[in-house]
Amino acid sequence: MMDLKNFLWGSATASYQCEGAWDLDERVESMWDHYLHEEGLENGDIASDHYHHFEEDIRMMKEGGQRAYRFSLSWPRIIKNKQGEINEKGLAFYHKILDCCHENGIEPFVTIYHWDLPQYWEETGGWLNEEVCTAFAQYAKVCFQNFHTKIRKWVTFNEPKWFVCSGYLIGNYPPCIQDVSKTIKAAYHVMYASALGIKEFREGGYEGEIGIVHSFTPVNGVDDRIETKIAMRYADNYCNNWILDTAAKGEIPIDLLSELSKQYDISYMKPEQLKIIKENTVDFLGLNYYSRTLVKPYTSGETTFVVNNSGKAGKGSSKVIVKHWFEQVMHDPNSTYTEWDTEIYPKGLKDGLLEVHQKYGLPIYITENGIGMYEDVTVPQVDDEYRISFMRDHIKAMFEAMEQGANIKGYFAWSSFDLYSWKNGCEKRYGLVAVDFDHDRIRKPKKSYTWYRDMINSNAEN
Ligand code: BGP
Repeated sequence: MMDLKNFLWGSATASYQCEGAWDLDERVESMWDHYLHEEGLENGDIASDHYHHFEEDIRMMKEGGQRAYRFSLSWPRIIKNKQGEINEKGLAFYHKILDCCHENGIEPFVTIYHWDLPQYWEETGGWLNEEVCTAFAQYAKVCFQNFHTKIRKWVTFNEPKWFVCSGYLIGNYPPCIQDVSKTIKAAYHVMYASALGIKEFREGGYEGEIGIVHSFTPVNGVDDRIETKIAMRYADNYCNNWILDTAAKGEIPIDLLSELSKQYDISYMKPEQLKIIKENTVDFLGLNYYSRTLVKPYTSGETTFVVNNSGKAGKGSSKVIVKHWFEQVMHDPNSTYTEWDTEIYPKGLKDGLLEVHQKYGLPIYITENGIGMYEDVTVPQVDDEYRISFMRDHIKAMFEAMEQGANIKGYFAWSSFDLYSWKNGCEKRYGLVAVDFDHDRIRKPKKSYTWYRDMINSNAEN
C-alpha cells in the first residue's frame, strides 16, 4: 500500500500567465510584455488578475482539498534593473501570497524563473549573454534571503527545453531566433545558471530542497529496428537528457557533447563552469507531463519545427524533424488527440516515471499535468468530464509507477484556474476553476475541481 500521508496534492500557475498587474507597483517590463506589445498579440497584461484575486484563489485551493500551490516569482517584479536594485513592493506582494498560503495550510512550491526574463537583460543578449547567468544567481539569492523562512520547496527553472527551443530554435517565443548554435549556447547558459542558483542556495545554508522542472516527454519508437533505437537516443538527448542528466548528475550527455563539438564552437563551456555544474546537482526532479514523443529514423528534409500547441496552426500540422537525427511521428492512428493536437497518452507517464526513477533515483514531483480545451465559461458550471477522465487516467498511471518503486512525492494539476496560455491566449483553458475573462474575472469551480477534492480526500483516508 502506498503511503500518501505527506503527498503534495496541488495545482500550479506561473507569474506571467496569471498575475496581470504588469506595470503596477514598479514592476518593470519582461521580455514577454515587450514582445507581445510590439507584435500586437494577446498578452498577459491582466491575465487572471491573480495580483488582486490571490486570496480568493488560495482559499479555493484549500476548499478544494489541495495541500500545495506551485507558482513562480517574477524577476521583473522583484529586481528593477541591471544594477540589481530591489523592488520592495514586489517582495511585499510575494510575502502576502506566501502568508496567505500558510494561513490556509497550503505548502508553497516556488519556481524562481518561469520564462519572464526582464527586458533589460534581454536587451543585453538574454540567455546568449553569460552575464545573465550571474544575474540569475543574484536574483535567486535575493529570493532565498527574503523568503527562506516561508518556502521549503524551490525550483530554479521551469522547462529549459521548452523556452530555449521555442525561443532560439523554433523561433515562436521571444526572442524569436532560429539558430542551432545559439540554441546550444542558450541551453548551456540556462543549465549553468541553474547550477549557480543551487550553489547560492547551498552556500546560504537554507532549509529545504531545490530542484528543476522539466517538460518531460518519454521517447517511443515506431518499431524495434536498430535505426529506430538510434533515432530514439538522439530524440531523448534532444528532448530530455540535456536537462535531466545535467541537472541530476551534473553531466551533459557525452555522446551529445561530442556530436555538437564536431559541428559547433562550444569553447564557451569553460572547465570552471562545468565544475560548478558537476558540484551543484538538484535534490529532486519536477516533471511536467503532457504527452510522449513518438519517433522514427531520419529520412530526408531540413530541420523543421512546427509546433501546433504553441501557435495557432491547424490540428495535425505539428511536425518536428532534426536533420540526420530523428523525425517525430505526430499521428498514431490508434491514439486520441485533444483539439489542440496533443496526444492523450497516460501510459507514457507511468513508463516515463519508472525510467526517470531508474536513471536518477531522485524524488520526483509531477509539477504539471493537465488538458487544454476550448470552454464556454458563461454556464453555471463547466462540465469538464474530459478533464476528470484525463486526470483520473494520469493519476492512476502515477500510482502504478509508485507501486513499482518510483519515489513520487507530489502531483500538481495544471492549472489552478484558467490563465493566459502563452501564444494561445486565454482561450486554451486548463483550469480547475473557470475564470471569465470578459466579466470581472469571476471565478467558478469546474466539475473537475470537485472531483479532484474528492479524489484527494478519499486517498487521504486510505
Ligand atoms: C508548460 C508550461 C506552462 C503551460 C503549459 C501548457 O510547458 O510550463 O507555462 O503553459 O505548458 O502549455 P500551453 O499553455 O502552451 O498549452
